[in-house]
This record gives sequence, structure tokens and C-alpha cells, in this order.
Amino acid sequence: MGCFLGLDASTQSLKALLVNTDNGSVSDVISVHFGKELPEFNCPDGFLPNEDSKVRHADPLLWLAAMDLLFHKISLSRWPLTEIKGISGSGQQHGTVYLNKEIGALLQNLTPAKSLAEQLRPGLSRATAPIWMDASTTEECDLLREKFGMRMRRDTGSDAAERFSGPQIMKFAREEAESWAGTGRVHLVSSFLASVLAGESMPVDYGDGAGMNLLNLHTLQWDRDISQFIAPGLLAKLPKCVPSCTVPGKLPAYFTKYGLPAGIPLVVWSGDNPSSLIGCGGATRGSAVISLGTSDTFFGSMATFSEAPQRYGHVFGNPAGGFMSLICFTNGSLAREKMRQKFSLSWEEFNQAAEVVEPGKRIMLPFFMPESTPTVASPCVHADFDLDNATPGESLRALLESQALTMKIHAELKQPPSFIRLTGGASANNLLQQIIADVFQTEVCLGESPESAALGAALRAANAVEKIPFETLTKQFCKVSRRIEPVRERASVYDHALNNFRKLLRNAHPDK
Ligand code: XUL
Repeated sequence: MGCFLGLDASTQSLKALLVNTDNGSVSDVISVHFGKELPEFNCPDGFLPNEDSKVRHADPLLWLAAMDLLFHKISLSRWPLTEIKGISGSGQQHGTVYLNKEIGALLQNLTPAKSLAEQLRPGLSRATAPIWMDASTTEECDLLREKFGMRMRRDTGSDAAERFSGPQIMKFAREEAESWAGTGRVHLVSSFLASVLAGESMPVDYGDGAGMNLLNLHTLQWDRDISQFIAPGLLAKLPKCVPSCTVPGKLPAYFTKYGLPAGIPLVVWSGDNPSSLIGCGGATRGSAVISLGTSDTFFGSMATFSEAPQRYGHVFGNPAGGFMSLICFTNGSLAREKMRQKFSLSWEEFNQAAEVVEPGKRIMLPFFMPESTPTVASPCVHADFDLDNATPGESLRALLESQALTMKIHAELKQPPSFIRLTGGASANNLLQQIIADVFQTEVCLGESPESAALGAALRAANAVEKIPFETLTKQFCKVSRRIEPVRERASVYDHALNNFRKLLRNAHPDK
């Protein structure tokens, strides 16, 4: 028993929180916002601007600088650092970091006198890291589909997907063969940052490993044939893939400069969504979660692996054992922000304006950037009303309702879940909470903190290090603090809106 530290490296920030399993307390979150606090890396939204909206890469040195800054902030906090019994983390999924053969030695010889970025920069074999928002690998996905057909879905849990690591690695190896040859290790964002924290290469867990189109979910091993097809020598460059409760490392001396004792057990990191599932109490079956962050995701736990019914559906490992299903919508909070900025209003003013607008009357396709569900290759913002002359309230309501409608259409639920747990930054938005409850006609509930990925990471650390069962941790840390009931009269309004959304989508994209 004691304190456990959970980190979350999401698209736009790096966050930390501390849980105390003796008294059930959860600390406030300490965070570093990449765009605001590290502007020198030129990633205002967490990625490097690129004129091609399909290309989305981040600077791995930004993540390293954020790690130093986060631990500096932690060192200034009143957190009981000497009582930390274990650390784990989570990372934005699918992103890949390419390292050369020097990286092992560089990690082992980290000196507290210099920064992480300064010391590890020579270990990169590729200066940038493609992230989950990258949609530039359609050609590679087609090649994978041609070669493996339905086996890809049957064995790895997902059809070849543009943002997934396998197609991304394939593109790099095809286009930059020499740099690929100079790459000794490919890490996911999660295993890369775990390795930095451990001062040695750390494995990938089944939760995040499943987001690569490379992990065979029947054997829980890297798929030899797929990896050979993706890139020469890939298998030898991948970290090991292990259960999420593995404790493969210990905190090295580098981090003692921030007041943490060396030797704290380090638990393998996971993806942000699998970790969030744990932070939402999803270790238990039957839960449905909507996470409203840079991406909006819809996910839930599954006891056994069964193929996702839809082409855009995915199956990942559940860190508590078993599996989870997930659908990802790329146009989440950046689309919401774009709309807010168009009218230069605060969120409070914007919500107030939308609250008085009649529900379900206006529909739009909210694809401000390429979308993964449904697959839309270029930005496409269409509406069934005059978007240019609409009021702020009409525009915002149309956007939020359309985001909820596309989730409901693509989730293809046979029956509505008994409740939906909301998490992520935008889950604090009262209007969005009510819209989701009304569109799904299901009770929506919220936990005490929207930071479920960092919370899940801390709980995973407690489970792996102290063997505290997830059932106990869920009861202690994942309580529901608010419930929102659907307005029953709105069921038919949104049924009608759902049909309008389908029509608008089909008109713009007849193949959907
Ligand atoms: C999930 C996905 C995103 C990222 C970013 O498949 O691509 O949710 O994990 O957070």
C-alpha cells in the first residue's frame, strides 16, 4: 500500500497524478501543455504544422522536454515523493518513435547534469514521429489489404488503418530505406517514454501493442508474416510485447534530481484509451465509455476476442485482462475549438448561446481534418443549413449534436448500453453531457476526475506492484460522482436527426 504515480502523454499535454491506496485520495493533476509551455518546439496543438492535412508528425524532443518540465513541477509540489511505490503511464496510441543503435547506451548513461532532450537527441534515427492523426498511409494500407485480406482483422483486431503503427513503419521503410536500416528500435509513444523513465528499453503492453496491425491477438505475439511484409528486419526492431501488469524496470538515478528516490518499480505503460478504460472502472465487463479529448473515442471491455463488426472498429488488449473494443473519431476537441474560435467566445458564452437553440434541427459533417471514422481523406465541413450565416448557438449545437450522432451511427449498438461513462477534458461541458444522453437515450455518468488515463496508469501501477485487485481499486477510485438522465421526449427528434446525418454523409461521400 502507499502512493502510485500515473502519467499520461496525450496529444497536447503530459500530465501526472498521484493516488494513495491507504486513504483513497487522488491528487490534483500536474501538467505541461506542449503548445503553451514549450512553444519553441513549434507544435501549438501537439504536432508540427504541415500544409498537407494528411501528414501529422510530432517532435519526440518535445516529449522529452515535457518530461523534464513535468518532473520539475512535481519536485516543487507537496506530493510525498518518497512514498511512491510504483509508477506507470499511458501514451497517445499508434505514434512511432525511431531510434538508432546508440539509444541503449544513451539511456543507460543519462546524467542529471544535462536535459533528456540534449542527451537523447543523438539516439533518434528519424527526427519526427508520425502520430495517430496522420492519414498519409493509404497506399500502404491498400498493400496490406491486398496481401492479407480479412486475416488482418481476424488476427490483429483491426483492418489496416492509416494511423496504425504498421502502415506508418511501412511507409518510412519504403520511402527512407537508409534511415530505416539505421533504425535499431521502433517504439510506441508509450514504450518510448517508459524507456526514458527507466533508462533502458521497455516493452510494449497488449493494450497499446494491439494498435499496430502487428500483434496477433490469438497468440499475443508479434505476427511474423505481417511484420516481414511491412519492413525488412522489423521483428528484431520491435520491443517485446508483454501483459500490462509487467514490472520490467526501476527508476534510475537521473530522476533523483527531482526528489524521487532511485529504484521505484516501473510498470509497463499502455495506450491512453486502454489506460482510460481502467480509470473509468472498465476492468469490469459491460461498461461503455466515451472519451472526449483531442480524439473522441467510444470503447468498452470485452471478455474474449471477437472481430469488430465494422471496418473502422478495433480490438485492443484490456490492461485488466481480456480485450476492449474501440472506435476513434479524429475530429474531437480540435474541431470544437475551431468552432469556438470562429466566434471568439469563451466556452461559457458559447454554451449559453447553444443551450437556447432548439435541439436536433441542424446537422453538419464536422470533418475539419481527415477523419478516421468514417474514413474521410480530406477535410470536409458540410451542413444542411447556412453555416456561414448561422448564429454561434446554432453552429455550436449543430457541431456537438453531429459529433454525438456520428458516434451513435458508427457504434452500431444492437441495444443501448445501460449507461455511458464520460471522460476526457470536454466531458466537463454540461451541454455536451446532455446531448450525448439525449442522442443515445441513455443515462450518462461522470467520475470525480476527467483524467481517467493518468488515473488508470496509477491504478495499473498499484495493481502490478502491490497486487491490489482491480475490483478493489475500482471501488475505491472510480466512483460515479454525477448522473445525467436523457430527456425522453427528444428520442424522436434525434431519430430524425440521425437519418438527416446519414443522408448528408451519403450525399458528400456516396461510398459511406
Ligand atoms: C485511438 C486513437 C486516439 C489516440 C489519441 O485509436 O487513435 O484515441 O490514442 O489519444
